[in-house]
Amino acid sequence: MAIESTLLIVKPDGVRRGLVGEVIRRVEAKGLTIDAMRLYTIPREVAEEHYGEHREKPFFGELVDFITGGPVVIAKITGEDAITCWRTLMGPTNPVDAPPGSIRGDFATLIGENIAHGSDSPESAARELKLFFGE
Ligand code: 3AN
Repeated sequence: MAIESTLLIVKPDGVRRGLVGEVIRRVEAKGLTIDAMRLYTIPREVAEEHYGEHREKPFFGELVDFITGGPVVIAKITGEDAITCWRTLMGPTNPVDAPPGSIRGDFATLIGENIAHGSDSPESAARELKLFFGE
């Protein structure tokens, strides 16, 4: 157990569908703290760096097109085991496998449009927070 910070993104599908409030409500209800938050249209270079681990995957181009295709909400959220807490609130990457009660389980069916992003490890959180918030 440790106090951690992580990156939250409400992806363009979540913003388009008016789910920002619903996502943030769940984060706050869980007890995580919002340290920074803003609406942002991700530049292509930032998206390519963010998703660098997927560069060789067949869906990379589609993924970058999607995440840069409309405004997102980015936030730095902090709390006890925040990285795991936030990923548990989102549910598994594929919404088909995500249980009801999780964000992806309640609001999504497509892996390419799964509403939200969260860093998957302390190393990713540090890298992604630096990329999006410069800290
Ligand atoms: P997560 O966002 O849960 O950390 P990653 O890092 O494995 O998941 O994948 C990053 C993003 O890439 C996912 N959120 C999803 O939108 C997209 N993605 C992952 N796998 C696929 C796939 N097989 N087809 C299309 N998009 C995918």
